Amino acid sequence: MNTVAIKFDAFEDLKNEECQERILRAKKALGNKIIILGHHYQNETVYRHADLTGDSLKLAKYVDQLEAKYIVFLGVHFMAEVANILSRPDQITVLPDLSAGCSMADMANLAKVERTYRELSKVLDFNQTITPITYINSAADLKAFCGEHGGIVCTSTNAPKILNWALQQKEKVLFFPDQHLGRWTGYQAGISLDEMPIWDPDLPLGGLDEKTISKAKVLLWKGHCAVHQMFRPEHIKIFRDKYPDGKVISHPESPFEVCENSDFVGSTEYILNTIKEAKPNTQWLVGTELNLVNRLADEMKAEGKLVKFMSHIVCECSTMARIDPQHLAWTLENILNDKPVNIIEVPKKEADLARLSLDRMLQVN
Ligand code: CIZ
Ligand code: SF4
Repeated sequence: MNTVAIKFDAFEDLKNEECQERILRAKKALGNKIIILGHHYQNETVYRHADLTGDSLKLAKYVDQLEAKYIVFLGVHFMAEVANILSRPDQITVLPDLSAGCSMADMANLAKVERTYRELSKVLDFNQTITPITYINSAADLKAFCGEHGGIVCTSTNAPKILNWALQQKEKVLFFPDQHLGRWTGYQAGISLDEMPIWDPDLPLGGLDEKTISKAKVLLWKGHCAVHQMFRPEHIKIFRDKYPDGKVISHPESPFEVCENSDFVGSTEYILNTIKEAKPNTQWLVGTELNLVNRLADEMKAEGKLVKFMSHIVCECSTMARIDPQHLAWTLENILNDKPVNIIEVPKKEADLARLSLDRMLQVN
């Protein structure tokens, strides 16, 4: 047995096929010491090894039932943080590549959120007036901020329920980091667009005047997902011209005009369930990450369902794609040697506060 962890260099140039064999071998040897969780946006080459798959909400809900000592997360950093926060102290969460982040999550950070708190406090009593909601696509310290300020976490699956809860607590919501999910959810709840101004965290008072802030119901953080931002109403038009009976289904991280022009809007779980339950021989245009759409298109062929990706450009989530067979094989072999690498551990104080906002979410849902 090695006394130090094996370096990634030893895996970097391995062919995918060899990694697949080594992953299977390591998984078998580890047995129920590990459990592998996989997000829907993961590439097929690693997704096939997941014991449990889902969107971030479904995966988060699995965590407190897991017995395994090691939780290996095929997803991005914030998801592994959530698994660590919700798991037992004796469990170890591992992310095969630490550079698997989320560019949308990075559009908000604690310094900017605290500055926002100070700016808003110049014109209103933040704690009396505003419920902060952070999309689960955010760092643990932002979930801790929400925990500390009566706020809550949401996912794209439960956003409508969470917004409703938040507006029952206080008159306004600060929604970060995704303006599109916030806007679409608010709009569906009957809030008008002019009551949902964009908050630019880099400008004094978010770039707004006092009157706009006082009228606002939802302040939408100026953030977005670069992958979903690529979808355009023109893509929908081309599809509808070609398939007049076809249906369009989009993720709420897509721009407002895309959601407005879609037949259905919802999270990855919702997209998968809707198309799987649809009648055979139907046609679908899907606005979400490419790996999910490709996998679904393959699965649905047998039922004669045509599943097309919304853009002509390859919109793969490049950070999700960092988790490849090489990193997974490397991670598992190090666990096998009792030398786990890439451990995700949220500091205790931050984890306790973040857990408050996650627990509030899990209670509402
Ligand atoms: O919540 C998630 O897992 C994400 C990032 C997207 C979705 O809708 O499932
Ligand atoms: Fe983040 Fe967008 Fe990738 Fe989802 S698809 S993980 S929001 S960058």
